[in-house]
Amino acid sequence: MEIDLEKLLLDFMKGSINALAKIITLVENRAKEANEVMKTLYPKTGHAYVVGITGLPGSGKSTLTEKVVKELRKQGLTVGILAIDPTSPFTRGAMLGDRLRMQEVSNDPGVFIRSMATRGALGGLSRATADVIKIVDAFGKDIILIETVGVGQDEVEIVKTADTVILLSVPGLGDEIQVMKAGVMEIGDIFVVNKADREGADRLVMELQMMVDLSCRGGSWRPPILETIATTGEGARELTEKVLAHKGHLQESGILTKKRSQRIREEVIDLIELEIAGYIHEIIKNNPSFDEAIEKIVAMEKEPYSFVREITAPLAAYFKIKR
Ligand SMILES: Nc1nc2c(ncn2[C@@H]2O[C@H](COP(=O)(O)OP(=O)(O)OP(=O)(O)O)[C@@H](O)[C@H]2O)c(=O)[nH]1
Ligand SMILES: [Mg+2]
Repeated sequence: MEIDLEKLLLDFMKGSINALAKIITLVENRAKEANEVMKTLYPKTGHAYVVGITGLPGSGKSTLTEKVVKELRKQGLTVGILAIDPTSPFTRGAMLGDRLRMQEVSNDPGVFIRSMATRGALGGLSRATADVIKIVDAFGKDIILIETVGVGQDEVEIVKTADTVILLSVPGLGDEIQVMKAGVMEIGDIFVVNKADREGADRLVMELQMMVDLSCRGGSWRPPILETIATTGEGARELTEKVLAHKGHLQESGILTKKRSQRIREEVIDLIELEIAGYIHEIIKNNPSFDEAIEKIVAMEKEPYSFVREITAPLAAYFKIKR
């Protein structure tokens, strides 16, 4: 089906949720219009503040997100929620589940909820997420909350790009802190002990406190540790205040500007890689000499390393790269 891109973008600019959802799908699927869409929307980005919330499956991320969103809405801020679902291969299924858990905010026109399935994301999940963040930003949302499970490398990469990272843990799992990979603990700007109605919350807070003390980050922001009960909403206001305090801190210290230029730099490098990767696929597609070479490599008549150097030699020569 032919898409009326001009109309779609116009509807998007007018604030149509339907157009927003359609545009996200286009970009997620790397449709041929994706590049044009991103190009058009880019000048409208840069306003939203991105908050990542991560923790083990079932730690209460969605429940807490909803409560934080309600607090943000009280302050008149509009919100986009991106739930990265690691288990469901069906985005739609994931979306239904998250909508159920976020019922109270899902009918609020100031809140946009979208789930993304991790499996099968074309061009990689972090690429897709970065694009979706930009689209929701261009749509005009003030705060974008990304919910990810803090286990897979992909999820960690995604949450790292957030301006503020909230790390959720829960008492009663034994070695809670150890369960999360060391690399994950280091990226937390705010630590939350959720399910504080359960036994062991205070001890977990103490353990986290010790960990933060030991990690001697040397930065000007000392990660606070908060207790919450997401089901009742207890502690959600304090958490929201801390998020906004961290935002203020990053803005005043100039760190936000630095972080963002670093992120843009990494993204541009990513985009160049993606572009070049695309050319390579074009070049090898339907290329009989390439197929021949593969056959020889399979038959052990040739090794792949010299072949790769050979086939990329014109590129290296063009860019005057010595090797
Ligand atoms: N007792 C108690 N239960 C909670 C609390 N917060 C969340 N829960 C419950 O924990 C379960 C999981 O909550 P979710 O919000 O779906 O957790 P999640 O981290 O989003 O889960 P996934 O997205 O599946 O990784 C639900 O049954 C919640 O009702 C809390 O503070 N105390
Ligand atoms: Mg969830």
